[in-house]
Amino acid sequence: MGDSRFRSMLLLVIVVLVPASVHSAVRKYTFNVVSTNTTRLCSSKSVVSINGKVPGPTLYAREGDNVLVRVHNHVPNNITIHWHGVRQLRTGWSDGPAYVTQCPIQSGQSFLYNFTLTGQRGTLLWHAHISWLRATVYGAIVILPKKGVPYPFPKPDGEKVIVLGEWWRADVESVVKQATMTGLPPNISDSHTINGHPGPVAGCPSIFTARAGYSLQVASGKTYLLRIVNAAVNDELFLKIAGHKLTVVETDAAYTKPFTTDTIFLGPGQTTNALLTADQTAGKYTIAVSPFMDTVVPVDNVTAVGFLRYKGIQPFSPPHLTATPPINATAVTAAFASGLRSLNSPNYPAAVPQTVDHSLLFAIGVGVNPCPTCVNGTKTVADINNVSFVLPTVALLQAHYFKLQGIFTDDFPANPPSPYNYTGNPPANLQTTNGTKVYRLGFNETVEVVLQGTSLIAPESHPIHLHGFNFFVVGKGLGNFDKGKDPSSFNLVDPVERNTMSVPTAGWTAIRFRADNPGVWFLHCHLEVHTTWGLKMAFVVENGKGPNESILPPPPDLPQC
Ligand SMILES: *[C@@H]1O[C@H](CO)[C@@H](O)[C@H](O)[C@H]1NC(C)=O
Ligand SMILES: *[C@@H]1O[C@H](CO)[C@@H](O)[C@H](O)[C@H]1NC(C)=O
Ligand SMILES: *[C@@H]1O[C@H](CO)[C@@H](O)[C@H](O)[C@H]1NC(C)=O
Ligand SMILES: *[C@@H]1O[C@H](CO)[C@@H](O)[C@H](O)[C@H]1NC(C)=O
Ligand SMILES: *[C@@H]1O[C@H](CO)[C@@H](O)[C@H](O)[C@H]1NC(C)=O
Ligand SMILES: *[C@@H]1O[C@H](CO)[C@@H](O)[C@H](O)[C@H]1NC(C)=O
Ligand SMILES: *[C@@H]1O[C@H](CO)[C@@H](O)[C@H](O)[C@H]1NC(C)=O
Ligand SMILES: *[C@@H]1O[C@H](CO)[C@@H](O)[C@H](O)[C@H]1NC(C)=O
Ligand SMILES: *[C@@H]1O[C@H](CO)[C@@H](O)[C@H](O)[C@H]1NC(C)=O
Ligand SMILES: *[C@@H]1O[C@H](CO)[C@@H](O)[C@H](O)[C@H]1NC(C)=O
Ligand SMILES: *[C@@H]1O[C@H](CO)[C@@H](O)[C@H](O)[C@H]1NC(C)=O
Ligand SMILES: *[C@@H]1O[C@H](CO)[C@@H](O)[C@H](O)[C@H]1NC(C)=O
Ligand SMILES: [Cu+2]
Repeated sequence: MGDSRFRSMLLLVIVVLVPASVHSAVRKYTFNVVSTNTTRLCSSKSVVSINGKVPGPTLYAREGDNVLVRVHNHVPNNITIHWHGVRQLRTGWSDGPAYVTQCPIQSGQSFLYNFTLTGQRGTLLWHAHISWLRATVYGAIVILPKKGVPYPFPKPDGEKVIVLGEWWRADVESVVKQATMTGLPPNISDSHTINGHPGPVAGCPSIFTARAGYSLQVASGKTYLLRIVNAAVNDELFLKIAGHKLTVVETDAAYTKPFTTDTIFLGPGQTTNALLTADQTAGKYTIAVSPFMDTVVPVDNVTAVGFLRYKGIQPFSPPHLTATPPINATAVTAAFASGLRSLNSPNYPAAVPQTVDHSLLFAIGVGVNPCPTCVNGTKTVADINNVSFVLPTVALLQAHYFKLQGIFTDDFPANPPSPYNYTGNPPANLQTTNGTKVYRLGFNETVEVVLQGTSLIAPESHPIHLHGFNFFVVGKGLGNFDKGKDPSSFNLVDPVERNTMSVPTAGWTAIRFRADNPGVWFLHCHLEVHTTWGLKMAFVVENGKGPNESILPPPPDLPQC
């Protein structure tokens, strides 16, 4: 987008439809879902993309704007798009997870996503939310402050969007299909990417040319706001820039206290804005994107490489290198998480729920179930409180709104059904149950969820994402959560506000949120492999009083199953 036709259309909309007193605009985008050749990604295969680009278009809007994205599906695959982190107040129909808030947009169909950006500013991402199509269907969302409202940090001289991805040489849909058939873990990816550019992958043209690698141009002495998105499918990532420090000022479209670090850590689905000042000797500096994995699970360990280039330097200057953190650098991830605090200023207060109506303990992990047709007679599964979630064939939100019976049950367990030493020796029985179970919340009730990692098969870090809300990360720790002791150290003043948070390996994280958004809201691991295996559930939030506290009626073009 961003062409002149769009700009004049936008101007028309602002001038004609919106009174001058209302400082919000309508932002219109068209997403054509098409099949695209990926020569730039070193593969002759075609992939599903938006408008022929990977990453797809960046959405630009201001806080308060109404965003309209018309999605036309021109490929044989079913598709949906999720606006990851957008609150979707009363507009759950536009949230996007397939069979949760909508049926897929089928081949030849189109759907208008219609939502307003309320109370959020910063960077988010959008991505496909069906099967593994988000491997190539993703992009950034830039939410600028309202017109005339400054950033709560010095105005940067420039802004750059940096979207990290994960790339398979093979067709990702055949990768997930093979895993589902065999019951074995899916093949790992072949590289990580920076704005679509891979690292040094065998068989790819050298990345050490301006054409093939990602390049971030800066001018000496200037400060830039980097809008960094982790759009990877299964990998938590570190980002480092040789010789430069980064100052985090925002996470998941909520401002933070400035936090200066040499390493950014992002789970898939997480986003962050960080300031970078080009204050080193003019030159070329490596940008390195490498994975984090502190347990025995196999992971793509190919580092994606790009360059920060000062203006005016020789094109073939040798780069300053940076050492990537060790792949198992748990301490780096813990220090990064501990460094983040909500800004909590008078203009941007942290509305942390001080009391809790629903206190939930969710044990999250993997398991093994019988599967007569699978390679070993078993299949790997994943679960929350021993429930491997099964997606229905009708969207949960439709079932809820139209009171359709038999689609889901509302008995999702508030606690693990049989408590055990979650991070100790795993129980002998690795089986789970399954079902389409939801947990019901009244409008405006407050919720605390302690996400407890387990050591079933192997303990692992899980980036957990909640749709429809931001939550406050009030506490975290290693081992088992201690209900008697741990809450006394909770931060209820300025905890970081996010929509996705990594639960440490063999540890726990406590989050709080207020259920002030009616609808059906997905909670799941943002490692797509774990979501596929069943590490997911949904909250149903009832309507409150009157239309302002009730979900809007479904749009007329809502896809049907
Ligand atoms: C895309 O790749 C296929 C081979 O995989 C080739 O036949 C086709 O011509 C390519 N299309 C474009 C537009 O490059
Ligand atoms: C978008 O949804 C709002 C309700 O939230 C509605 O008033 C408006 O007409 C919709 N816009 C379009 C273009 O359908
Ligand atoms: C997964 O990897 C195995 C082993 O390298 C390979 O034989 C298989 O073809 C791969 N599967 C897909 C779908 O690419
Ligand atoms: C990366 O992983 C592969 C196996 O997947 C292994 O052979 C290789 O040694 C690893 N490389 C590094 C740098 O850890
Ligand atoms: C990380 O892995 C290396 C190599 O396997 C090992 O020597 C080191 O102890 C590990 N570090 C941590 C913190 O687990
Ligand atoms: C499944 O079978 C394969 C090959 O027979 C074997 O290597 C693997 O360890 C088995 N995995 C499990 C989880 O039993
Ligand atoms: C749980 O297991 C861990 C690791 O084996 C052990 O250190 C801890 O004492 C156990 N906790 C309880 C309550 O048994
Ligand atoms: C989970 O459910 C299965 C099937 O009912 C049961 O066999 C297993 O013991 C349960 N595991 C846990 C940890 O509750
Ligand atoms: C759910 O569990 C039942 C009973 O064990 C089993 O028959 C069914 O295949 C499972 N469904 C899925 C989708 O795993
Ligand atoms: C939600 O509850 C809080 C705390 O009781 C209250 O201040 C707020 O007004 C309520 N919001 C709505 C929309 O009812
Ligand atoms: C609903 O919200 C609008 C806009 O905030 C307000 O003008 C209106 O009075 C509210 N209506 C009710 C019934 O609360
Ligand atoms: C697309 O979705 C529809 C509705 O759920 C389903 O019936 C159909 O099988 C799906 N098609 C594909 C190609 O997955
Ligand atoms: Cu996970």
